[in-house]
Amino acid sequence: MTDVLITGGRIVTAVDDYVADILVRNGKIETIGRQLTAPSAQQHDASGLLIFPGGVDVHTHMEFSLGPSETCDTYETGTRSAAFGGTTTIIDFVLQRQGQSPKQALDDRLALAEPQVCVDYGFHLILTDASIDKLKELPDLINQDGISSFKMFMAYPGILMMDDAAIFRTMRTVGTHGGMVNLHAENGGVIEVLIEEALAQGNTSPKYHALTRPSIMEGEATHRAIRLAELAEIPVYMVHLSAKEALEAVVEARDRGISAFAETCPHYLFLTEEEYERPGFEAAKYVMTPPLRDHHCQQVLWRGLKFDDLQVVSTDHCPFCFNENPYGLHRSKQMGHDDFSKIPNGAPGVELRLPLLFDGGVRSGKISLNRFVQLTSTAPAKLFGLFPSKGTIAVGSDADLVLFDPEQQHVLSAASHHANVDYSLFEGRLVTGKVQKVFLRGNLVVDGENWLGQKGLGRYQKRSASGVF
Ligand code: DUC
Ligand code: ZN
Ligand code: ZN
Repeated sequence: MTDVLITGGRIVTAVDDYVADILVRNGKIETIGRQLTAPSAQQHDASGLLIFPGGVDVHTHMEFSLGPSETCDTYETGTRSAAFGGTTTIIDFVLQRQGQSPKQALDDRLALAEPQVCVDYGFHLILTDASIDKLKELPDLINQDGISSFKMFMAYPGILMMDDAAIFRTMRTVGTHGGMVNLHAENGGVIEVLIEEALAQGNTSPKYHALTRPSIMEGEATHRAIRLAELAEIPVYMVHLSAKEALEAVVEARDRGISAFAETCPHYLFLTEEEYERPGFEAAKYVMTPPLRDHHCQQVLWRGLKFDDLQVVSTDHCPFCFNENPYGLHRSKQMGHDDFSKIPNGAPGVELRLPLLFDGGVRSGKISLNRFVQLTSTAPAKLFGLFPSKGTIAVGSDADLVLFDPEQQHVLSAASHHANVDYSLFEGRLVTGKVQKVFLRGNLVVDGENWLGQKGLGRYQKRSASGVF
């Protein structure tokens, strides 16, 4: 493998900020220093550019079935899109169906993903069946297969939802073996009643998705999830946190010294419930779960990011097309044209996390540049057992590097993104700061608009303990 020498860039990690050269050998960072020379190496001048550790997005759904619907990015298209956005590692999901062996579910997903992935990857395992024989498999999954985080749903009764007893039983098992649990926290039973009521009154349009998933029911479930984890003595990670009531529950627990962690997503930071007032069926593009919240929640989330009440920004990339063609009704928002409860829940964004957060977070003065790296790379790598191979720029780490132009402006659009989806939540938004080059373990995979990577280049990451931070 060719050596790589990157000269004169401004290296930014979660704690450092300095100008230096980076020599990469065998896919790892060999030397960081001044005026390095390596005549036989591939040379890259990074003067005027920022160099970040490759982004780590711990919440994506490629080729994911959610009830009758399926996301429209394959592992190939979704991870290529991730790379163009400066993300070099994703943690995607394996779904264990009722009655299915978790290990079998993992093996099936690995077989599907491995030939396709363009960036490094790991999996969280979604459990829907916590019967004793299934839970017996978890220690080996944690210790041998590198699956150290398990997601459970407190919503979607009859499809994904686990009751408190099943959640608690799973927590007990995972906790004794160095794992963490990730919770989708919404009170699924109550939400079902609200949906029934709305439909009975003839309220079928997309905005009722938001009106039937109130933020206090996210707060209630978040509080319950943390209390269960506290009793089970296991670290807990709240996925896609959107509501101030949910953040209050996390803060209250963290203040008491409980290992409670949480992520939020760019759509909650940059969009509000006003999107649901769009005419016709347009609002369906913004049907994700939890739904977009109000301006006050948004301010509270930004404050949480700044003061470490929230530790991670992930995308929850869960793309469904707006139109039925060309990928079919089951991959399209049109499934719920006449009934909001049938609109597939999810939105795209794996490519936009770094540009959005840099522009709207760093440039606007809401978070520092170091904090930006912490939120998008270092903290997720540490929390999910990928550090120090991933998440930093240091001698011995994987040479996953993003060369970023902090001054280049570009307009976000479905016409220019690389995901397999026909709309963007941020269509027409002008942002400053653009990914220029991306290296995955020393391989130049993105060079401007050119894709130089290849499917199958991504490597499965067996992760060490999660929730140790
Ligand atoms: N939760 C997720 O994490 N992703 C998609 C839909 C959902 O409800
Ligand atoms: Zn969820
Ligand atoms: Zn998700």
